[in-house]
Amino acid sequence: PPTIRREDYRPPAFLVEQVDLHIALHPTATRVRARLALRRNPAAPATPALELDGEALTLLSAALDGAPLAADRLHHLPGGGLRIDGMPDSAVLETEVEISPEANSELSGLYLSGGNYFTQCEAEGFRRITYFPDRPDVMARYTTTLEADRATCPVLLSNGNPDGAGELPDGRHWARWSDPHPKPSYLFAVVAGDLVAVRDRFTTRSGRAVALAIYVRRGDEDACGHAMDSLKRSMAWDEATYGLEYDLDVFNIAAVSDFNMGAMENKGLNVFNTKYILARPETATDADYEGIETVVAHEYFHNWTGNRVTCRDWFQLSLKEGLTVFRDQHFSADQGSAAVKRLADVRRLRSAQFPEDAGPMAHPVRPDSYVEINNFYTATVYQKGAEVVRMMRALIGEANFRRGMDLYIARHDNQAVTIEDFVRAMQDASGVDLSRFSRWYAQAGTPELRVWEAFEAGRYTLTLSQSTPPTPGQPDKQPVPIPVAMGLIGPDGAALAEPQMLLLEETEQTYVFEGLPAKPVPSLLRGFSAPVKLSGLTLEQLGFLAAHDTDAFVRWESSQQYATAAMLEMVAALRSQKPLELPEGLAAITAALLDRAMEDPAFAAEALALPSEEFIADQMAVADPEAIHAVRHFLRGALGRRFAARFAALHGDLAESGPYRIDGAAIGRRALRNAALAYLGAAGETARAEAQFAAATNMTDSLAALRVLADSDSPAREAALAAFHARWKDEPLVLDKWFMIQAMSPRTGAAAAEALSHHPDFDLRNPNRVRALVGAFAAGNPAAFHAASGEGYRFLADMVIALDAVNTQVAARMVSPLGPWKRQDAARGAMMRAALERIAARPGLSKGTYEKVSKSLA
Ligand code: B3K
Ligand code: ZN
Repeated sequence: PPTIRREDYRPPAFLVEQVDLHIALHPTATRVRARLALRRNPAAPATPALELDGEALTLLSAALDGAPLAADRLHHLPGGGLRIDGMPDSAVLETEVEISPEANSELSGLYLSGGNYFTQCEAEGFRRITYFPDRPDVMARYTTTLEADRATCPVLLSNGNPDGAGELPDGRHWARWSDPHPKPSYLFAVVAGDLVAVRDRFTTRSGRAVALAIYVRRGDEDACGHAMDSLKRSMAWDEATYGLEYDLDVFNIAAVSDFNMGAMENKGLNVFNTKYILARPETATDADYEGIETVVAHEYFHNWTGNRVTCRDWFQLSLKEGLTVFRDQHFSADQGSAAVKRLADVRRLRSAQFPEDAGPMAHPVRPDSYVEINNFYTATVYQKGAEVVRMMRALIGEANFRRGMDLYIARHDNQAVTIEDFVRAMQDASGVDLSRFSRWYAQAGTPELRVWEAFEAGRYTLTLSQSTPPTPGQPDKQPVPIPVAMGLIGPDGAALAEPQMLLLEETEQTYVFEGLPAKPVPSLLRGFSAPVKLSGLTLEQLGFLAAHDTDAFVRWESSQQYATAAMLEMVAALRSQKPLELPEGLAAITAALLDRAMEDPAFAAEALALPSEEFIADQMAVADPEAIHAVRHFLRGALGRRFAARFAALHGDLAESGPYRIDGAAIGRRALRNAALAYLGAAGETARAEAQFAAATNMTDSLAALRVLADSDSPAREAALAAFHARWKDEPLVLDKWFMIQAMSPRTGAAAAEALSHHPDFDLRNPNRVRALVGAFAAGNPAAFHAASGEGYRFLADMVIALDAVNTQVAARMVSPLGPWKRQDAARGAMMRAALERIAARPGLSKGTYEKVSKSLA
């Protein structure tokens, strides 16, 4: 399959001014009539031919300016597209195609889910609906007329504002939608079927009344409150923070249980995975509630960062995704504890993006090439992209950043632009030269930051150096500007200097602080001011910072780094057959955390969690999954036993009375209480978990207890899993949790995971179910996935092969855990390669899966 390169970008030969669609819905034979008003693009070299993308379409008719196109002017292209020769400078093209939503298991284009119609067009799904120049720099105005059977499809939705509806013969009806804002084809959407609406209203600050609706399946109406509330808060936040108002009369959301990702920001008609809409206390965890708030906000914020100002080409994906993740993180931080939200974001960045940046798929935030664009909706484009925007704000200051956003939108409204355009707006608004900063977009790999210090006669010298390891295609790296938010702390814990922002621009720089009464401990990267790996502090300094820093992030980070160092030492000890012991330094840090736990329960819960097995593996030249698992398991048990009385007290004291609430304080208390429960479980005390499981009235507590039981060898394990299944077998989102708990339990070996894939409730066609079993097992159960027998690898390869025939996007995503085979020992590495090679050898493999597999093998 061909590689697409950023440097090969050419403007489109033809622009589309107006699109009028007529879609007659039918499960196996939907008819799509498209009328495109085309105009030659003055900015492109003149070509006589018009090329249109198309995929899985059956062409029924084509006419240009009212006359049927002769066969010698109309050519079918190899990938499924069309070429029309002898094009005038402007013309109206009318086509009619037939498509089968029922046959669409790819979930890209128009498909059926539970008898209802949904679309997903980003990145390249619109070409599966009609022939079109399916690229984001072709922005057009759309009207969409939908026609369907009234009894089975009472609801007919598309983008924009409603623009008429009526009856048709034979029990059919129609509805027209018209979207006044020009948009790229990837934002097109249709939803139709037997859905019910939960309605609300929002009035923008300039007085526009917006009708809000969330469409769900009958019976789910009571589970939309949190999503609706999150939507209204997002709308108000974007007005208050960026002066950005909503721009249509309606804002519709539709929820679907078969969806390739979290949600989609289609103009005026967001389509959501049910996972990010539906929540009741009995069925959704606190993490689910937080996920809903974040994703609803994210998709809403895209209305300006993505939709009104969109991407010129898919290499610019982070222009909308990095910026919009930055905005949703900022929003969520404003809703509760900003410090705790930051820890969660950093944890996620480090568990998903750092490994990606160190593996075979490493790519810059703005990639230079791809085979399948869907493989580039990555943690690098999203999460690292957000970090880059965050650093830019730190460099130019908040006020300038806001001015830069205003300028960016004023300059580029209704345009398809590049990351350079965004950086230029920030530079012009702030007067700060950001040319070097742009390297963050161009270079892959996580920079490593090292610290050296010297102290003499009141003079403290801090030297920082940076280097970025080589990544595929980028052997040599240049230094990047790294903002280092810092402070100096005296031996008594008091600040010795004003907090400040150092900017490390060169490979190495030295900073001098004069007149200090004593040697300070440096508190560096406060708030995680840059996405880098920091090293060079001693264990003693880390312990000190964990106890004394005023910055919550550095306190958390220092305890994590301390635990990491301790765990790495223990892994080494275990490998040389030494007995394991609880490191007293770590016990002391834990004791101090427990002393202060009630001051900020949410923070304490985050800080009490040991670094993940994946994170520890990432710190080793050659990972040892068994040893890492054994060490972490030992440590959790040892800490649980050492502090059993305190964990038991916390668990008792934090018991909830009164109604379930989902504010930050209540979530924090449940998190700490369940962290205590987990430590008790690790110490072999499962009676509390059994009692909690039996009595729980909310899913957070129920699932936390089930997890403890599932990870234990308690006789109650099987009964609890069976009871959970029996109770929730008709709630797909809860059943996903049942699969996930087992997939991630160290007690589930590869054979048990494989057996779960034969469970009648497992469904290869449902992406949520696949992620809950296959994704969770491969990415979240390293000891079982990396079993020395190779069964884990074989299971994943079998699943990828089976999935590739059903849904290539989901299949390609599942390849990732097989990528870092170079980080495993020779025997495991060879088995991982063999699994990749077996996938690669499959005839007819999709280009997306092929790209992941071949890059992993390289
Ligand atoms: N923009 C979509 C992601 C589309 C993924 C296509 N494979 C959701 C989001 O980032 O908001
Ligand atoms: Zn997004």
